[in-house]
Amino acid sequence: MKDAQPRAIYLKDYQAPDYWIDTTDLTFDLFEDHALVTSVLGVRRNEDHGDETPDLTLVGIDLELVSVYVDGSELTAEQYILGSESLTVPVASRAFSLTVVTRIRPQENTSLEGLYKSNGMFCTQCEAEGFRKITYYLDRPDVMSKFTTKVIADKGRYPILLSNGNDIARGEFDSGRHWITWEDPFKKPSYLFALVGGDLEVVEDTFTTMSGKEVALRIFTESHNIDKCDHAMLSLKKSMKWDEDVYGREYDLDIFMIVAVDHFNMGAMENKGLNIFNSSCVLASPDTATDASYQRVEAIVAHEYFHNWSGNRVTCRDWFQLSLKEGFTVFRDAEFSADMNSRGVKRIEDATVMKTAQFAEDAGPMAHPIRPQSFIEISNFYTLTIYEKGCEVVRMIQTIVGKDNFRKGSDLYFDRHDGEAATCEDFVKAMEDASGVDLSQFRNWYNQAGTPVIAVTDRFDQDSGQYSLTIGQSCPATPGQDTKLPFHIPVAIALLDREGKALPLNEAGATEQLLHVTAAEETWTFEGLAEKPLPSILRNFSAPVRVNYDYSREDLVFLMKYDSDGYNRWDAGQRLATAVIEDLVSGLLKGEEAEIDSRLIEAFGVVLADDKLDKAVKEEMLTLPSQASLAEQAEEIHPLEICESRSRVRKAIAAAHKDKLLELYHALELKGEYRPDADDIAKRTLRNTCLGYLVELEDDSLQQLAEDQYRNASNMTDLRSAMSAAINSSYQSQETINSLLNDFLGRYKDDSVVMDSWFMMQSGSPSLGTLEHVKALLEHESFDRTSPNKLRALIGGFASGNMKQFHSGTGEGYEFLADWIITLDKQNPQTASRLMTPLTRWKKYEPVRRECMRKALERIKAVPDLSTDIYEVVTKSL
Ligand code: 0A1
Ligand code: ZN
Repeated sequence: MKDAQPRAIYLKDYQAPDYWIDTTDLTFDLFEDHALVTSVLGVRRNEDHGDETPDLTLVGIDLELVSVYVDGSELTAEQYILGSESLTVPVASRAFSLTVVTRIRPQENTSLEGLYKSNGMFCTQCEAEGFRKITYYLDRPDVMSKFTTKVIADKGRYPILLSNGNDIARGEFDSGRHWITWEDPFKKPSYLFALVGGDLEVVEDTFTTMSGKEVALRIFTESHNIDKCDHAMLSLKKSMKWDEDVYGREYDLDIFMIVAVDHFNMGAMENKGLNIFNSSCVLASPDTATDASYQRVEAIVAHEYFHNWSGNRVTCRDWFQLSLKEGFTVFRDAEFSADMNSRGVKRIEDATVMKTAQFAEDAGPMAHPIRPQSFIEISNFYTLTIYEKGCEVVRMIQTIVGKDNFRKGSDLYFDRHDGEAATCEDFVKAMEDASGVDLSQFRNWYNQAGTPVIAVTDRFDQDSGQYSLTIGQSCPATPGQDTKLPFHIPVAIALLDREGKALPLNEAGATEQLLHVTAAEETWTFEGLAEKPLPSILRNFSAPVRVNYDYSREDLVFLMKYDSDGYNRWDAGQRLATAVIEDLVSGLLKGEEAEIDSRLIEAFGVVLADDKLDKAVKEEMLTLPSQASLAEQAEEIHPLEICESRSRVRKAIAAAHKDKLLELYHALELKGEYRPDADDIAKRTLRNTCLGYLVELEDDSLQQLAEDQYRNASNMTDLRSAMSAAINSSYQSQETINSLLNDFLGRYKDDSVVMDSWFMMQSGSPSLGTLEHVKALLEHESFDRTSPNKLRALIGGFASGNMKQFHSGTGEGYEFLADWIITLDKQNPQTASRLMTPLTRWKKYEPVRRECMRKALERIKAVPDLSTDIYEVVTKSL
């Protein structure tokens, strides 16, 4: 029995543990219907806690206890206390050895936490609290131990047996079983433990580190995927080199391994020396992966590799500090990706995620600071706030202290805390000590949730030539935080003259200035201007805030043309498009068909015709704000009106610029071998964006373009773009769509990762992806309801990616999602909880939908024995 009501735990209650575990020696005996786990722990009293030796309580979930020994003597059942999720043993000395033998059933573990099976392979996922499903332990990140792991299994079925560190011994038994012992010389918390056993193939390479040490690199997959590992391997080597060059961080073991598994709750996991990846984040080949997947693989391989320092060598003291490793590591991988690809586009992409999805999270019922003060279920806190906003907070520190100081701060942080479990405060302190910059007020970013708003007004005095900018800041209330202290917000600005040139702002002629906004309101004055300038505010998205400034539509068109800051140039276009689409939405709500502001259509024409504009940036500028972004910015969400209005604008752009779109489409065709480099990616993406516009038009020859591109495609990017264009077009014949879908199925039915996209394209299609169609796909032979990827593709793709169909009708979509959440909660609470996000935003919808969504949530809440995951989200949402 679990606790009747899950309870919250609080950061303020943190206490160091009573005992440390210096050594952890594990033996896994893996069988077809169970596994036996023998754990021998070298336990030592935490000397800071006094002389007594209180009982030792370990946590464990879903374990069958076999036996317990203290210093080699077996305890009788009367000598220990077995709780529903704990084991308490008496302690007689300050240091002792504790042996616990448990039986577990990996084959029946559908939660994908702890030890489980995926396609016949044993694998583990221990972050955050999965180790307790393997054995009784002090499963908390501040308990760091030296692990040795012996794995025993049938040699025929499981020739490959892996764990953290270096393999130090191996042998065979007569029974056909074999064993391998792994030793990890670095102390680590239990969440970084990993084990894999399976029949896997391997791709091998080496990397020579900056001090000349040769590291063996190995990527393991099932044999049919072995030809899709080259890109991940290349990405790994690039990451290792980059971390040496940019952060001075060298790899520390003799071997670095990556294993691809199909059933995985998240993207990937940074287990020491043995990263485990969701197959979708490691496999890539030209005919199975899109450009976007290639870039994702590169970024995630880098992210997990960078964790070796920011996460493993220096880990987190407790889970409230999660952003210490995640925010910093996302920042590191974002900079890596910017260096490997287009920096400008990476910034726009990251800002888009922040502004559409993270701002929405910050405005919703689950809003939390990047260092939460409490939680019920830590798995619910692997959020955009912890990761992406956490990254933006680290980026702001770099902006404020400067790049050189930031590197000094990072060195100091790693030096000071190597081998330790640290806190966010330790990180900020290191930055402060290395730079001499006071970050006291900046720390509010760690304590306060919500997206700050800066309100900017300006005045120009023609006589004195004085221009003043007044910036006020505020932050909306969030759950549990009604009022907020002012943040320290770095706001980068420039002032543009009438020709669009940025004016010099100081003696040295700098045209950009960083304003440190720290007060509730403050004014900056600039002297000697001949005319009123146009401010370019929050350049390069210098802080994760909303900007309110009363730009006229002409101002926005002007910034789209002239702003030298790529991010702001793009943002001006997004603002203009949002305003124009909002006009149409308001019109529809009044029963009118408002006219489309021609300034937007013309401005898009200018972008299209601008031959000097970087192609990747051009593509971003030609992309209208997504439905999700429009919803995020709406006062009250009217989903169908948003879909219709956005679609009308797309059609109008296509109609007005058909010739230019067609010309570009043909001009950008690439011949020759597929290369996923920045140049070619930009060409393909822009070309496919043109195609997306062209199929908006009722014109057979344009509809034919999509089909032709599909039939002639020589890589997955062009194939999938053509398929999406066809599926999403209102004028494509159903016959053609079916024929393409069948063709795709025929080619890829055996490739699980590619099939995810087949489901996702359909579930997200406004015309094809009706609830009925999605329900039919659930019965498809390629669908697998035990696979989080498939569930996300079909159910998540429908609920989060198909605004029109999910919100159509009278709440059937919500009921469908609720049914699935209730079912999945018994199987895999983490995946169930993630699928719930769209329902949690119910309060922002217009009244009818709001009520239907609320009812669906109430129904979930009434289910007995909810997991802590769902319980937390549903109670906070209501
Ligand atoms: N630390 C990983 C993310 C991760 C978190 C939890 C997991 O299982 C529930 C798996 C992975 C990362 O940041 O990549
Ligand atoms: Zn991470």
